[in-house]
Amino acid sequence: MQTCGAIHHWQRAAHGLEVVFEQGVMRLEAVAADIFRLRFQPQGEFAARRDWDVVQPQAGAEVQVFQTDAVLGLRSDALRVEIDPDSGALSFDGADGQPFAQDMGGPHWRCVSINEMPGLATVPDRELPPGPARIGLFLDKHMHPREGYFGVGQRSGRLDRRHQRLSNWTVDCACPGHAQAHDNMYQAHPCVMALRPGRAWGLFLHSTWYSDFDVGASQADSLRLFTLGGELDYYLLAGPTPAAVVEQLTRLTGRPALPPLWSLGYHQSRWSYADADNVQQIAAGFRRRNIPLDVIHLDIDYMHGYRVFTWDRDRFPHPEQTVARLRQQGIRTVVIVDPGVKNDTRTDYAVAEQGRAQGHFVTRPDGGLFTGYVWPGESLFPDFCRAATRRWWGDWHADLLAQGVAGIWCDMNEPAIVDRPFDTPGAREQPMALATRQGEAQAPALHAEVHNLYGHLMARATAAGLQRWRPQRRPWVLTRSAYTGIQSHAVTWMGDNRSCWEDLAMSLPQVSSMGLCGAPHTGVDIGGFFDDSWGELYARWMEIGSFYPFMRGHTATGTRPQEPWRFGAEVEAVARGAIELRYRLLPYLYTLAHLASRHGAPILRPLCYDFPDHPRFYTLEDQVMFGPQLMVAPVTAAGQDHRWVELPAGVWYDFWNGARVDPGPLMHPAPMGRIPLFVRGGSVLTLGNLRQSTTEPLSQLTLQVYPGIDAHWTLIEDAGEGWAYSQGHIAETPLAVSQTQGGTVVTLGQRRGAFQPAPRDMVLKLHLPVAPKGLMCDGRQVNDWRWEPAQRCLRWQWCDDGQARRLETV
Ligand code: MIG
Repeated sequence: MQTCGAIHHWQRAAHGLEVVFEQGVMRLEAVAADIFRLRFQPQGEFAARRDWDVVQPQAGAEVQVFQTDAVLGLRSDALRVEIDPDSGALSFDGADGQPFAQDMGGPHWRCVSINEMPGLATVPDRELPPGPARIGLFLDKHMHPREGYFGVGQRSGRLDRRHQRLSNWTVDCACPGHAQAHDNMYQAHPCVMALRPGRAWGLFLHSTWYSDFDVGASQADSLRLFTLGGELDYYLLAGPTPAAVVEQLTRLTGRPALPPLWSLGYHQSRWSYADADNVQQIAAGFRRRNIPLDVIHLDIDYMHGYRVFTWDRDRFPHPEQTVARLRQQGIRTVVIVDPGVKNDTRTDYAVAEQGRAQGHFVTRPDGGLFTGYVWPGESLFPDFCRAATRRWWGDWHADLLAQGVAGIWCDMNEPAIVDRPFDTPGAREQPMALATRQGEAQAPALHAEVHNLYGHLMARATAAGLQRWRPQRRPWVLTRSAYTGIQSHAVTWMGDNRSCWEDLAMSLPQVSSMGLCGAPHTGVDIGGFFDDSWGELYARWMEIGSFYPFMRGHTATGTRPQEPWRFGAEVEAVARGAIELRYRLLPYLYTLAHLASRHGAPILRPLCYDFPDHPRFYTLEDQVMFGPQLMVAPVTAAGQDHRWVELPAGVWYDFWNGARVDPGPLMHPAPMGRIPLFVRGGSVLTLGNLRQSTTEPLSQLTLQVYPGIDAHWTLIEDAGEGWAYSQGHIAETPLAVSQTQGGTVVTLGQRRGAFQPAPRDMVLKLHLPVAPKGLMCDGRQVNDWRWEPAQRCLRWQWCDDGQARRLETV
């Protein structure tokens, strides 16, 4: 192991310092007052910025350099770092002077071999390419005994990552199902959030190479960062709250794109709906049974021999008509696109021909075209590291858009490739060789460096294509593989889970962790992908599915159908109820999507996000928050009609009957169809009328007020599609609730912004322990309110004119 030794000399650099050690150079830069970047390179030759860098250029912050006998350091308004001159070890602290993210020594490095990296076990070349790929950098940060470690992306394990070694390397991990023992999966997110009472901080390891985090697994008090590539490069996020960490991470890597409203509705999928008639039957099934639906997904069999950007004309003779007919029923169509392009020489398959002629496909280290087997048979793979190739790929979506397709589902983009046709026994994974050259001729990169970006850049190319070819609408792209920053381009799902209770339970820490990594729009296949689902499992999965930011039912080929009516009338009623609840919650969910797009705020999140000062909640992963107002505690095991729930100190209400619920642990009823759902006191929950599709108007808005703690909320609305919202065509309605001696006061502020919602009825439901004597609106007595004892609420209805109002109970 080599170390940097002591400081030789240092100098000021833009927004920071450049420190020359006996061996190696360190750069410390305040990219913002609350985000410092550290780079260390043993030879002092730092890698140049690439156009696929997920970090947005930052302005840089004012900093002061300080030096004492003992330390050299850098200070901004929010963050301070000290460098130990003898070892290069850093220690950070905030305004409170409490150190965090302390190095246990300086950066160290050595030549590494591939066998040391568990996440690269499936890579066939057992040698790393020569050069920086073989230089592994290590850094140990002290793990505070009371700290929890969260995030690190899409994993099958526990919410708190302590005691794990976690590799960051994208693979198709279909096993089948997602056992907890799995390490890396389809996505790579080398970012971690640490949390202890009073301080959350984050770290984004800015490396697309293979990297891993050893979170106290080999040494109990050390968070060991490791990366290939010859350079250590990370961003330290100062927090101090979990919300601040996610805000800082998404300020760097991009905010979550605001999705079109329709995409927050229910999606139905399966591998595959056989043909146009079958798709129509599914749509009719939903409509006939009054089960809301916004989107149907077409899996790989819609294509002609799995050739991307084609249709099988026997199954779908008139795609435009099929899509248009669905659209008339308020249902959009999403189609799958894989990266593998059939290496078709016999027919005139333009995608392959053009791609070959224009040099868009990945080549082998020896110069020939790289081929591997996927659904279309022998296939070629676009090199998404090249700007021209991304554009070319994006442009191929133009016909699909012209046919009316609403969104694109990118699959198999880890990339997943095998060494022989799918129907031949004994197939083995055949990833691209690590020494494969990708990227622009003038700035090539090794596959070892950009492997983790393959799916990410495919999704980015797709979203950019949708934006170019349909500029008035928001692109909607779903991707399986991704790297940190994907939230600006695409929604993700967690891949091929299994119909079993374990995978249902796992979805909570999984989706929660994604939110902490800055990618809030995600969900898992409801009902489970592999194997046959069954009524009880499906019903329970649907119940929690209403709270996945991306809500889709999907299942594998050959499994029992998983539409809501496939398990009998009782389960159908539960599934309908769950989807209906989702649709009623849309005004709230859409506001959460806006907040995510502004600050990165996760939608579904672990309790530690909203209650960071209670270590008790760091490991509680079977209850989650859905935005700041709702807590949901799903049933994830067989035969339950009650479950333990733990409510943090404060005021809580049972969503279903409006009753106050005491904080602390409690055994709570959880009968089928009534997922334990709690509203935080001080909430104004906004519910819409029941709709079968988001294409139906929002004709009624219910404000459910839960007093107890004074609170503010702003309902955010816009056209639900397009970009006018970014030019001020938005409606923001401030809502506040407070307690006075006379009673509860609800204030509906003046609507702000140029978007004018269509006229609608407003319903006020004010949850109170007992009936008030009366209701005043803007100082005048209101007479037409009702007391609903079963709901413990006052109910009053009027028509929304966008005016400010002050309501008082007396
Ligand atoms: O080799 O397109 O994760 O959702 O249904 C399987 C078929 C390829 C994997 C995806 C899954 C999809 C399936 N795909």
